Amino acid sequence: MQERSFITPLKESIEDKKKELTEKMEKQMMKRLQSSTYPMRELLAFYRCAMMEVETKFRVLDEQFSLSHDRNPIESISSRLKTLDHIYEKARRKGIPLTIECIEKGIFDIAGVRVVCPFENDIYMLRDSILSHDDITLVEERDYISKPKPSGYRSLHLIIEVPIFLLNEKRLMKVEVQLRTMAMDQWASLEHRLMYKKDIPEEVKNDLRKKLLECADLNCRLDLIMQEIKDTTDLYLEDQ
Ligand code: 0O2
Repeated sequence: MQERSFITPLKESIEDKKKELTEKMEKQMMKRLQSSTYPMRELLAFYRCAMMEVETKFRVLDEQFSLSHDRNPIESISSRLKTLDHIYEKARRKGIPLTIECIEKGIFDIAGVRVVCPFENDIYMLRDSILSHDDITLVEERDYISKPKPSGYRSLHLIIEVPIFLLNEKRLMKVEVQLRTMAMDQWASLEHRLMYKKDIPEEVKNDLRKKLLECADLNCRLDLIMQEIKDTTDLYLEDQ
């Protein structure tokens, strides 16, 4: 009994020291990465180029489809580059060492392109089309439309590898593509806003979470019915 009360505080102080040392080392590595900013800035510039390539591919598909089908399968396209703080935070969360090589190998969503479509079928048509490009490799696919997240979140996520052509080299970069309908997009923006508000009391948040789940179900039905209306209208248009 006496021994336990003596050892426990000792163990705790060793654990505390270990934590303190790890945090100190991480801070030093972050400082080193930030002070030698050129490699990191260069990497971010490569991701920016990759995002441009992917955005252009989707814009070309939209343009061509609108010519042949007289409507646009893309409502909007937006891109975002993860901030350095978010990159470091994710690396720490996933236990990825804070080096350029490990960050590039371990974090797939530094560059993100979001494509918003009017109808659910547009999402899968665009997915098939972009994956048929011979310079694109699919690294990972997460279909949160057929299998929504417990929060109610729905979107199709693709991690693709795209080449960028630099002065003297070709580099393969990973880009996360999120494809969603307008209803899914509105839901995700609202949920993101509410869930990141720190000053909302927990019981209010729980109530909002329930309401968001209801909205996610309604959206799912809305997307289905809108698709049905469009498909039936198309049948009649084809007959004319
Ligand atoms: P931001 O601001 O968009 O960058 P992983 O560690 O890779 O296994 P991760 O990164 O969470 O897990 O991958 P996942 O689940 O495919 O989600 C990646 C992105 O999808 C998130 O990026 C969000 O943009 C979006 N997302 C996923 N789940 C939800 C959700 O429940 N609600 C909302 N609103 N968006 C979601 P970031 O990095 O979180 O944010």
